[in-house]
Amino acid sequence: MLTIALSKGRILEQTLPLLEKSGLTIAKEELNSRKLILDTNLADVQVIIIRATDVPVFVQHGAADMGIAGKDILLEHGANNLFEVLDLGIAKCKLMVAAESKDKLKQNTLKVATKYVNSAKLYFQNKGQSCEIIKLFGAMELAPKVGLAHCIVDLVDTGNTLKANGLIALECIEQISSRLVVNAASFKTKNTQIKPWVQNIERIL
Ligand code: PRT
Ligand code: MG
Repeated sequence: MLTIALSKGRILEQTLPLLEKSGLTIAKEELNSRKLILDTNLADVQVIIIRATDVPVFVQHGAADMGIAGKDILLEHGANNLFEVLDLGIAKCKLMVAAESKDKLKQNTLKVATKYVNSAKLYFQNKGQSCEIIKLFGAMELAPKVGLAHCIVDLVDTGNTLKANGLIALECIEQISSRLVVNAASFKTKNTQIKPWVQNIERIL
């Protein structure tokens, strides 16, 4: 059995058409059910639906042979025991530093609100900017407004969310898209099953 880990939301929506083109389909009834393990049209392939942040965890431990996750999540999590084999070019956005104005970044110790703690820390460290990271799980845009932080590090797509909250995207940390990752052991032991599948997706892209 080959297990593929996917996350609900925009990545799943953009992945399904790709999987379908590669010959892997999941019935509507399965997708609309509350099941977390979904059967596919292929008897030896199952799909598990989990939180985006949990995808690398499942793949790293071999609980899933493959997974699809945003580069933002992979950078934050680290790449232990898994290989990034394909850039799927979907769910694109940028990991950015945003603040009310450029001046707000001029601080001895910059207070940064983000859920991307490791990526933010590394970015400011490399710039030689001392910072204090404030970990949030959502509504990062609120932090500068209420004086919790000088700036935020978050994903930006259209920029509408920042604009609606009086923030400006100032610095780009990383270009983000979704990647196909494979567990290191599965890559060897299930190579005959995984390789053609990866090549097929690559051809479609
Ligand atoms: O479970 P969890 O809450 O952690 O994940 P989620 O529910 O946010 O998942 P989902 O479906 O949103 O997908 C998350 C993944 O999609 C991320 O890991 C990225 O790889 C990718 N992605 C691409 C994005 C965006 N674009 C994006 N714009 N994820 C989130 N956003 C958010 C951003 O955080 C901000 O709040 O959209 C807002 C900004 O959008 P604009 O268009 O207003 O700039
Ligand atoms: Mg979201």
